[in-house]
Amino acid sequence: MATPTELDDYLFDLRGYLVLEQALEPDLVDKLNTALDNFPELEPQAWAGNVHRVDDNPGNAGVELQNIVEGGPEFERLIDHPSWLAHVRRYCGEQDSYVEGLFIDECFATIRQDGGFFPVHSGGYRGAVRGQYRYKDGVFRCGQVNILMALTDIGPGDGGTLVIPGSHKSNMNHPQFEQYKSWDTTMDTMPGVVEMHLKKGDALLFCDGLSHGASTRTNPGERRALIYRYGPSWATTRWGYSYSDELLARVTPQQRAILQPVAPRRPGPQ
Ligand SMILES: O=C(O)CCC(=O)C(=O)O
Repeated sequence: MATPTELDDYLFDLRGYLVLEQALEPDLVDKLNTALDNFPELEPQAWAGNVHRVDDNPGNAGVELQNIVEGGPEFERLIDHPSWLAHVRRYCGEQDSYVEGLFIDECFATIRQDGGFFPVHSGGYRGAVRGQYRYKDGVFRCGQVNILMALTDIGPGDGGTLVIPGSHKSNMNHPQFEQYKSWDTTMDTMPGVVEMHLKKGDALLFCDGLSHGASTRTNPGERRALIYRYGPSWATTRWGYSYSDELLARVTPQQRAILQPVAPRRPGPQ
């Protein structure tokens, strides 16, 4: 299992993100791509089992398959993947507290074609506790840490994630935030942004409190990524998705503890 180094901690604190190079094994990338190739074609708002297609701002962000962890065994391997498990435990897993543990509160596939983009959102300034960055008394207490896995190479023109390094701790609003936050515009020319270029199999780890979005895809073809959002054990899903009993029964105890850290307690024998 990869463990966070002193340099990881330093760069995560400084910039709000880390690039985990070749986090996914090549055979796993192939399996994930094949699973997406073979995934039933869904109309917006349609379900395939417990996976739901809901496109953010239809037409702009591309196809989004929510609850993708229910899409097959390849997606289950990502729950506690050794390339980032120790990192997310450290950064948002309430380590050394009475509620230590993780929860995945959103996981989805995002498939974006020519013209797709995502406007800026988040940031330290007046940020929600849910996505907050916090380091105090020698421990991290972030509200949410995202793992964005590249299933295709993401280079210039491919619609890479845009971040404003350090904005997770910003005390001031970006003077042009309001202008760039709407779906009527892109954040391609927003001052201060850095585009994340990833190789297929790399993962971008970032605190959700970092100002971020994605540039406009101008190349043909598609950008494929998976986003798993980790938070503390007591968190709850943002959109109300729940993990099926079948999935919870099938996964390992460690994976189950991440999908359902607190099992429902009802009257009767415990
Ligand atoms: O699609 C991207 O690259 C950005 C993803 C994003 O905005 C998010 O995770 O909230």
